[in-house]
Amino acid sequence: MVDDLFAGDAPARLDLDAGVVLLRGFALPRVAALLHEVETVVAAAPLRRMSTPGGLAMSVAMTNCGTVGWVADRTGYRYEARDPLSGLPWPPLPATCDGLVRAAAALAGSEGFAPDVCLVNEYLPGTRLSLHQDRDERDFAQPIVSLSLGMSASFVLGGLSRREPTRRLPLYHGDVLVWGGPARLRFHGVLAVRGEPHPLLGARRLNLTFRRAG
Ligand code: MD3
Ligand code: FE
Repeated sequence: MVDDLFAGDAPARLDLDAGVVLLRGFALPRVAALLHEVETVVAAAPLRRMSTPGGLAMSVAMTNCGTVGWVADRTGYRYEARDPLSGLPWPPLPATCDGLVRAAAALAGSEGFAPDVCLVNEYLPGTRLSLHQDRDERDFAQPIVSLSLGMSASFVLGGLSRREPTRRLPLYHGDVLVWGGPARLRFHGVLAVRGEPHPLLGARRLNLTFRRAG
């Protein structure tokens, strides 16, 4: 599988596993517009390290755009209509992001996917995301679409239970993945980011996950 990912003539669409579609470099033609949109979001709703219910600051800095946003604090994990930092609604889901994600979902077979939230994750060197499931959304029949920008990362894909073996998958600048159907509730995480700074983003990685929360 890893050989396929490095093949120079890899197909635009790679079916990695049941419900997992990789669109390698799919976002590359729109990177400038996407980065501009993320900048606008971050200016209105700054990246921040949220606290887990256990009271530890998460390694990843996060913010959101859309009609709701994912929040973590001492009381748990949930979607909220307003940014707890400002008390204001989250900034809207930007147009280029929205169009790209709908196109990616349709290519992957999830025609009609309409995200209502984008969770923005910022990784600096050393930042990691431990193994977890995404289960705060209402309808697990809706896919999650992820878009990676900047430094590459080693994504960890597990099974439907925490005990199942995991495998690693490199994610690169411009990659878009659609996680649907049987993949939607798989455990996953990201190893500590390391390596070369990215020419455009410097020593950081941004990951956008588009979801239908409500
Ligand atoms: C597989 N983000 O925000 S993106 C997250 O790179 C999250 O920031 C990672 O996990 C990141 O919750 C991974 C790829 C991803 C996103 C959601 C999934 C893979 C997934 C949901 C189900 C299965
Ligand atoms: Fe996740």
